[in-house]
Amino acid sequence: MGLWYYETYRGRVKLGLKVRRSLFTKQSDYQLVEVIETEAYGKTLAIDGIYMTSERDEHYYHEMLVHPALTTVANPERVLIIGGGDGGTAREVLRHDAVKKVQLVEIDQVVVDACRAHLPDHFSWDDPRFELIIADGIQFLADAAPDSYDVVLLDGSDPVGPAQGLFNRSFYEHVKRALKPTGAFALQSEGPILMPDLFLDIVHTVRDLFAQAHPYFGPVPIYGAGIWSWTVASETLDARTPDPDRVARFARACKYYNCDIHRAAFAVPNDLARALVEN
Ligand code: SPD
Repeated sequence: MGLWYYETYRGRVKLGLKVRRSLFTKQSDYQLVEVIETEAYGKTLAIDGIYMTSERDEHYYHEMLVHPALTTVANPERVLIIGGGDGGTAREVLRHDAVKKVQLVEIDQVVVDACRAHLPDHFSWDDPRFELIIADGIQFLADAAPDSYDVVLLDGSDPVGPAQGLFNRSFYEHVKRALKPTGAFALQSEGPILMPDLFLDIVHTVRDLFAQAHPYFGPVPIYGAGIWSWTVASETLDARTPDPDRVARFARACKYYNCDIHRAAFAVPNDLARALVEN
């Protein structure tokens, strides 16, 4: 049978990946950080036993977290990423020529070190527009000056462990204060089929605060949840209707994202639409 690695969802579902070898294991001050080489997805980062990103499927997640927001904001010059210590989100942000400054606030230096060493294709870490800040993202945003970012991206884990505080109203209030009214906030909002309670809670809380907040959907095979979701919010912008010319020019560099994918991703299945109204 060989060696397998399993992520277990709430004691109910397991997703197993056949392991070629273990490349990195360290218990940091915050969490257990592991990089394993898997048969199906290549090198894979897991934190506290939860799959985060893999060489072979990371583009689904990172392109979809980043590009709907970045193609919606007119001039996304200043971007803040909370979490995302593997660098994949920063890589996608830096594809946008308008971006002048990206700050990535990651709580755990061990995550960055592990990914720099073992997932070098996720990010090259040396773009002059990029700044890595090892700090608590919650405190960083609480201290941020009002109206200082065009885009804020939350690239956290599931709401367990140190990521728990990234999924509540007070954190989103800090995001809203730090964001320009002409800006956009995008976050991963969990798998609506496997974790409907988390999905609904995230979307409702963000909707309570922002004039526009729209979930959108796509595949992230390594999360084993059927479909994954992200949510994009803004005081002034509706991300569901992209400018096709702008997206077409940009999306040539992407593996998954394009204008049709952008539009289609905002289609809400009937049961989720009902649940969003009822719950
Ligand atoms: N179920 C795991 C969700 C993790 C989302 N963030 C992953 C980080 C990739 N940059």
